[in-house]
Amino acid sequence: MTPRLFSRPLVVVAVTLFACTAIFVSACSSSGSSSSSVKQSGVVVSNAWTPESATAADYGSVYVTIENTNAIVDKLFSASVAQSFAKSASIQEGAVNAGPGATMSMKDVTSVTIPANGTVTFESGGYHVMLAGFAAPLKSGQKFDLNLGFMNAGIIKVTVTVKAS
Ligand SMILES: [Cu+2]
Repeated sequence: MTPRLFSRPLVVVAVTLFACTAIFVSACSSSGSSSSSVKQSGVVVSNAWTPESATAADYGSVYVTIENTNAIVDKLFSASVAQSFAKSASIQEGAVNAGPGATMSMKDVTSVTIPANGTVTFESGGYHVMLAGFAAPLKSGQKFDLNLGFMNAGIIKVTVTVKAS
């Protein structure tokens, strides 16, 4: 499977790259205390959180831990939030580019494989759910619903907590 690198216009990708670099930096200092978890069809989603928005930020990354307790592989292939909350949600993967400066980039991915009896942790610089077009800046302590669509486990609704960065 070959992820499509640029499924959106280049100008949008460029803005996303810039915004996410800033978000990665701010997210690094946050501690990841655990919160509620949801288990459905053997898949456990826990510790869903996102950093508080900088004042004019229009993009944000959601991090989450996904555990597959089943003996067969599962795949996360979709993410969505209420349209009244943010205009779009997509699954992306970040990477540190080699060379001087250690810049970061990211790309949309079509799915994330959750291994049988395995865990995948979305974290700063790696997999994340990219939200764009917030109706209002995110404030620490705020919560919102995120729907994650899995090949086998179906759609799992989790509560995301906004944390101070
Ligand atoms: Cu991103």
